[in-house]
Amino acid sequence: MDNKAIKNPSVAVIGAGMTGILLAIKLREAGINDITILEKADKLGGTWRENTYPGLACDVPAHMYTYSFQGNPEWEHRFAHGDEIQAYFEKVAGDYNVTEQIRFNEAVDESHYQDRQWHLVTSKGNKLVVDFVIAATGILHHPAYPDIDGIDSFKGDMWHTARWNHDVDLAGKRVGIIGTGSTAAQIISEISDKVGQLTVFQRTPQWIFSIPDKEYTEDDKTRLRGNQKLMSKLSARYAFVMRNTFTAAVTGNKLAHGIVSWMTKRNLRKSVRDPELRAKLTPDYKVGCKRLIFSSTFYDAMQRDNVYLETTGIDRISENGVVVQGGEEHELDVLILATGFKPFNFMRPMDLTGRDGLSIDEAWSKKIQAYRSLCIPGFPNFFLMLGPNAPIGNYSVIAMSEVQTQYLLKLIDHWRQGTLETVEATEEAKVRYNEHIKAGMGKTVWVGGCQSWYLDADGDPALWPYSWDQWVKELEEPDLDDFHRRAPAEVVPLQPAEKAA
Ligand code: NA7
Repeated sequence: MDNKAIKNPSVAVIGAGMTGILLAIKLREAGINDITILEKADKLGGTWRENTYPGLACDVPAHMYTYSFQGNPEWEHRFAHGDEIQAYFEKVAGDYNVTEQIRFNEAVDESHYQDRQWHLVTSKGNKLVVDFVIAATGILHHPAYPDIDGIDSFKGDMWHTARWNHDVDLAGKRVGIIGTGSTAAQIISEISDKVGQLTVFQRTPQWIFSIPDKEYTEDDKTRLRGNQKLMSKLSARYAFVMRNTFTAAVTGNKLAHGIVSWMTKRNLRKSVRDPELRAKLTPDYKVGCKRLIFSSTFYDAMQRDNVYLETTGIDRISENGVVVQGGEEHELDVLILATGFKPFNFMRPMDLTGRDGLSIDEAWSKKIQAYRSLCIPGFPNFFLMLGPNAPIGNYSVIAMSEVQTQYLLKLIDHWRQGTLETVEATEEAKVRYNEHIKAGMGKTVWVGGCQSWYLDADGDPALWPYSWDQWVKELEEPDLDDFHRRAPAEVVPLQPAEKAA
């Protein structure tokens, strides 16, 4: 290959979380050094920086929740706690000299495509012109606040789980928590023996699968230190188990679903003695329809004398606490909103405009879709990491980002060599790809009639309905027929003044 003929792109990476760090490392390995990483906050880490609530842990085993090229012998727990994960990302970013490349406290406010380049404006007013933009902006980082009457009238302390208020000591307090998702389950397990009284406001019960956490001993760590091969083996073993149990169970493998279902239901039967409480905690939808919660401590916490499960719907929030339908008021000192996130915001509120003045809101006005969860027609040389329909149902997002990174590097390579003038998936390819996804969805458990953050505005699960292996295979090599070989001619949009004229 004639190296002189190869173009060297400038790349802006938005976000310095798990994916942004990975991209910086891999872009550089591919010989791309003109990289700007823009991070809105003052620290890297993404979701692990923002979430600091008590009990925070990853629901994917720690040794599988690592970059494939840098295992972590120091994991303290089978399910790594939030602070361990944050420390891991800080270490990797430091080891690979990524940290010093990050422009902190600088959000991307605008990103416009014109004349085959992206023009960015940041929150500091800085302007940047680059060949490629990669949004590594994460999935679960826009807190969803509940729309409940009177929410602003509460006189006590109130916060969303992703904005934990560490100044308030919960010891002995009357605490309420709205929501019973993975986040709430972790918090409830952690704080129930510290607070005075805990009232859990449950709208929908959740299925809970019991996997005990485990502390790794010094011996365990010593065995792994300096032995990447062994750590990779361990990671592969966890990945194998996950793929053939939980991932298989949710994507149509009846045997796997039967076994996981049976174990989950048995966990409830064996763990909760009081039939009335058990009935309240029993979901009426299939196991896995909502993201399965892994916890060996939640049911014990729910059976403590100072914990009360309220299943009557919330009517309003008063200045003293929460009033449920029928008028009963639960007086509270602290109200915790464990009400989840808005996963479909993706890179927004960034003002993103592609070719021909197409805004991302216009592109997604009918449905939020992408080609291979990564490319959006009309947005050349732009990649959205972990976009709609990535296989985020109970698998490691790190593995997903690695697969997508390899794939996009191959596309960038085609641009560098001139096979592609710009990297833009065609509309037809996107439509075909999404039909392929739709065709597989019927056999998954996500269409089992439950409400969850997996569903888009039409009620369609924005997940990958096939196996993990198939996802990896489909992203092995880009199919260039799905891309515009020659850059489509740009129609420069009319400026508002011209329109008026
Ligand atoms: P989730 O899984 O979206 O859970 C949100 C919870 O909040 C869920 O129990 C909701 O009930 C409840 N909720 C939301 N709005 C309301 C209102 N208005 N009233 C009552 N209850 C409400 O978010 P998490 O943070 O727990 O977990 C998100 C992911 O982060 C998790 O899956 C892991 O991947 C990490 P619903 O079930 O909708 O009736």
